[in-house]
Amino acid sequence: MTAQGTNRDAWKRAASEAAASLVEDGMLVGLGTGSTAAFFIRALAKRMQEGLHIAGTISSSLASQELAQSFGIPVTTFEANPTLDLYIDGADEIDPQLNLIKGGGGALLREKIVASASRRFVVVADHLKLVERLGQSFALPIEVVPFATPLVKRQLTDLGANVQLRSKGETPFITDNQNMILDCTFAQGISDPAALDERLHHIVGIVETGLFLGMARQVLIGGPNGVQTLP
Ligand code: ABF
Repeated sequence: MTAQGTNRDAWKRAASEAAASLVEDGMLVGLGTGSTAAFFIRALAKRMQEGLHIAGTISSSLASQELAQSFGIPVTTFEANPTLDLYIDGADEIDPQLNLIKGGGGALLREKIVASASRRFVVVADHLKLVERLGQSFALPIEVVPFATPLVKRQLTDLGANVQLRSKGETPFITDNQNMILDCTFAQGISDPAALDERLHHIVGIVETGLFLGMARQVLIGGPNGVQTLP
């Protein structure tokens, strides 16, 4: 691993360990997806070994659920517990208003479901995820019903996006929900995330977008000077 990669992992771990200290006895906790969320799951498991008791977790991906279960972290369902106390997850980009691009890991739909079912959503990330404008350096992932993918791709292109079907080797990437992902790049970034999100939600075949607007309550940012809390 490069020195930069090592630093980023250390920053992600520090932010995740700070987030683990927000978990209180008896809480229902949402578990995110990705390398930063995996650091959080490990930190949560460590706190449980030290005596923390949580009521249950719901994960935004099957991979995170398996990781949690491998540590003996209890799993629950939305049938049993429709509201979670706290959701901790990573992000791909974070703007100054704490709007996010998520979905680089392909789990955006479940991530948005877990976020919307949680009283408090806290993002954990390293400082390189902070941007002035969303879409500046990361493509916006959009989850699409496979049948509609060619039609949606045309409409996104008409909106000015450069659109790539996400693939895994030779075949399309398939989400936990059996959908596909279109990664959209905008030449100048996304100038009005709310307006774009509104338009995207009117395209039939789009299941959900990776724009998480006004959802994150707080962001814990790891960097060379420790962990910073926003706002
Ligand atoms: C999830 O994992 C996603 O929403 C985001 O795409 C990704 C971040 O990955 P990492 O934590 O590995 O940088 O949070």
